[in-house]
Amino acid sequence: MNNPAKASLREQQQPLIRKLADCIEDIWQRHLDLSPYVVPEGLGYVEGNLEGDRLVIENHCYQTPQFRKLHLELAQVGNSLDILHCVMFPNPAYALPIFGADLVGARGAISAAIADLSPINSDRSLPEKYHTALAALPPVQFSQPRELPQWGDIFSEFCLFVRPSGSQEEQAFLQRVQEFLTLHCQIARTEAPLNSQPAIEDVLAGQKYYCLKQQQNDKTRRVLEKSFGSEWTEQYMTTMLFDYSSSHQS
Ligand code: BLA
Repeated sequence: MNNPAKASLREQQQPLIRKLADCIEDIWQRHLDLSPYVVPEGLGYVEGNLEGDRLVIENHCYQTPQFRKLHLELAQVGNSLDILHCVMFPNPAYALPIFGADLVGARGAISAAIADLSPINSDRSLPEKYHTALAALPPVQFSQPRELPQWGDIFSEFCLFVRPSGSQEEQAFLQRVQEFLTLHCQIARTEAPLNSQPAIEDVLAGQKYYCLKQQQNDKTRRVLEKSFGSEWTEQYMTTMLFDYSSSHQS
């Protein structure tokens, strides 16, 4: 974990990305029982530059009893674009929402900051405990809210999607993500596993729907294709970024 690549990429990134990466790992370490997760061969650290700009990707993955995969990815395109991507995929025996976050920015500013606890049940609503906890958070206001794309029906009513303006809004975003993550870890730890196969199948179907929608994000696809080509990108988006399985052996 302590390789020089990790230190150097993170240190070069936009300050909000660096802070969020540290914050996510800190909360995971404090609240969850982490074990290593084996990243598919060759995908821990990846570099590509098909059309000029060099894209560097660094993946950090863990698993816990409640989460089949905790994924934090840092990426940098040339000297221009910095990216943080994070998804917490629950183990299908736990009917938990999917935490996801994406930060995209150039040296000076973040153009897209998104974070959500996305529901996975068939009526697209969050479990009561989550709804109550999220509704009780103090309201936050951002001067430049952004509109979700068409595939964004996977996100909850609590989804934050903004272009943060200035350090106060960046701090407010960071704090809200910290709140999402802390309450998610706290609730997840107390959750009992499902004991019926049909209920587990429903979770799998919800995770599959989430992943299929995320795979429709052309903005992510285009950035990856420019450096790695379309075949590699399709493979990466379906096995590393948004993988799902359709069946579960219990
Ligand atoms: C937007 N994602 C983007 C954008 C880029 C990327 C370049 C456009 C930024 C902008 O509109 O200002 C690129 N994101 C990447 C790349 C990776 C990545 C290359 O993660 C990985 C290597 N995306 C996610 C997750 C969420 C997400 C987990 O990976 C949400 C939980 C959301 N990203 C998301 C959304 C947009 C976005 C909703 C805006 C899409 C749009 O406006 O069309």
